[in-house]
Amino acid sequence: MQERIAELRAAGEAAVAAATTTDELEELRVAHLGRKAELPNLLRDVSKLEPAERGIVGKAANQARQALQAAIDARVAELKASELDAQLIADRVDITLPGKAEPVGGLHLLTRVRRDIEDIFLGLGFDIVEGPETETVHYNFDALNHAENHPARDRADTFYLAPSPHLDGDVQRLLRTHTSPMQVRHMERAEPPVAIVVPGRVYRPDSDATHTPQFHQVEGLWIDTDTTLADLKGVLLSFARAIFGPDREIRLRPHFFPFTEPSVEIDVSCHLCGGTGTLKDRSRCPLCKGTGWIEILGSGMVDPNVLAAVGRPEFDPEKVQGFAFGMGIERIAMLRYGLSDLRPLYENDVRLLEQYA
Ligand code: 2U9
Repeated sequence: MQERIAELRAAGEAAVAAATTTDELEELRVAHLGRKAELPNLLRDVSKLEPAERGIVGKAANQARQALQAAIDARVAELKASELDAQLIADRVDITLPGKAEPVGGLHLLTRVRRDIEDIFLGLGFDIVEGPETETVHYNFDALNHAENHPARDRADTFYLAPSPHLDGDVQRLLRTHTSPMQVRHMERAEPPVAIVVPGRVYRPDSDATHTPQFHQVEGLWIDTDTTLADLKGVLLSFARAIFGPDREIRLRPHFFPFTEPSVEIDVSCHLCGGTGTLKDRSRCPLCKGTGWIEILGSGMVDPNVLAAVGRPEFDPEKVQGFAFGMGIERIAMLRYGLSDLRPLYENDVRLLEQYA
């Protein structure tokens, strides 16, 4: 009898050691310790044995049962831990992966065009700087070589602000009419060479299909000892091709701006008709109105008076020179997306934005 008990115990322990899952162990528990199993039945029948044997056999069978139960419990605990580890590894989520959700919303057309313009000039080596939207007459006009009687200074052409004694006494402030003041502020603190673009909101009391009282500009300034009109042309040709297509050409037309001399307006060859002025069906190109050219921005060599007004030897117009340019972001967006009216850009109708997503 004792031999059989030892056999059952050994077989049970071997099976438990070989088990690889908790389900398997449960089956083993039923098979070796369950109601129909041999060992518990042996224990039940101990009373039928000779009194002399009862104690010995009972003790051995009980020990075998307890040992087997303990072996199962230990193995279950062991397997549960490794099964949990395996489950955790299988369920692992890489939280650095992008979400699966459809993107919601998008960037406004003007934001997209501004960022595209910024990226192009960053690629050409320019830095981006931004400045205040309220300015003084000094930075907005005087330092930029605007004559005392320049029409932009008129009360009807600029939003002047009520003087604020808390801010700066009786200094006349205004909503900047261009981002140019920031180029002056930058030259007051930087060392040449300077190559910057200045994006931002500007304000002029105009209102029609192609003008809103608030609009956006990007202006640029490159000052060094030897920057010439040829650099101006190369930079702006690269810009025109990057924003309107690699086949574009540009042309320079003489113009006048207070802060540049000589000044030029830059036209780009029309991207709708390829510069021919005529569409495939021989009709007149509606974008360039049959001329083959579209005006995109103004520019010129920075007037020596503007450099002198900075008042620093580092920007002495005898030592440094360079070019500046300015463009309206709305105008670039209208040309690029074929818009005939820019006011919808400010009406927040998502249908307009979704059209160009
Ligand atoms: C400094 C020196 C020179 C900036 C310039 C233009 C020409 C220009 C217009 C384009 C359309 C304004 O938005 S718009 O109406 N701008 O034509 N802007 S040169 O010249 C500067 C600026 C700062 C110190």
